[in-house]
Amino acid sequence: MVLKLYAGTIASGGSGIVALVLAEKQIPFELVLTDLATGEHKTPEFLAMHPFGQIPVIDDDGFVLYEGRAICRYLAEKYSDQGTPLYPKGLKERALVEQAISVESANFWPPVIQIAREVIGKPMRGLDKDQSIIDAGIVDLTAKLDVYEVILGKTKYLAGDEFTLADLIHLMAAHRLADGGVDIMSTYPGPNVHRFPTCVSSWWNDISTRPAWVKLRAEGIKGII
Ligand SMILES: N[C@@H](CCC(=O)N[C@@H](CS)C(=O)NCC(=O)O)C(=O)O
Repeated sequence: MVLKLYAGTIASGGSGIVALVLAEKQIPFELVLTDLATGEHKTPEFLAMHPFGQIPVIDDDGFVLYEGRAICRYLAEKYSDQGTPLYPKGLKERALVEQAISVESANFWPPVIQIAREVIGKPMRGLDKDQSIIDAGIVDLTAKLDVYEVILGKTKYLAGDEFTLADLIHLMAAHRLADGGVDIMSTYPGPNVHRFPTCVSSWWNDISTRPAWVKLRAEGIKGII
């Protein structure tokens, strides 16, 4: 049975990065759009798959898994021998990927989602943005990028010199900030995070222009990217 990806019609959650892992790994899948506006994600059937009633969820031939980062790890590991290598096999190399994924989750994601909720989520629901929340998020994210700048001064990617799942996961929502008028990811002046203004060979430019990602965004899977 083809793998099913449950994603939302009005919000992405981690569905975009799951779709990207599926693309990088050349895994066929069926997209099942879940209508968050009508509460389809809170029905008993959906809650049986995901007790918090959120997207994304996958159903891999009866094996149900939720939480975007966990799904990405599972797919990268299960399909380690096909498509783009994303998750190294060596213990130490893998530990470095896990370190960078934890850093993303604890340091990068909170300000990104704080800003995204204001500039994308609220307008989508017809609510007014709170500029003070946006400004605080930008200050926080900039401070985190200052540390990324140090990390990326030593290695080309976050977990070494190869692109891994740790880099890919950073595409979750951060690319939407510019859509909401907060262009911080592409204007941050550090030469490693972003070689402004030439934008050549920077980490952010590198990961956000991966062909599989550009294609997914261009195809504009509704609600996902
Ligand atoms: N930590 C979860 C977060 C999932 C999440 O927050 N999904 C949102 C979509 S942006 C959702 O389903 N929201 C509906 C709700 O929480 O009721 C993950 O990474 O998968």
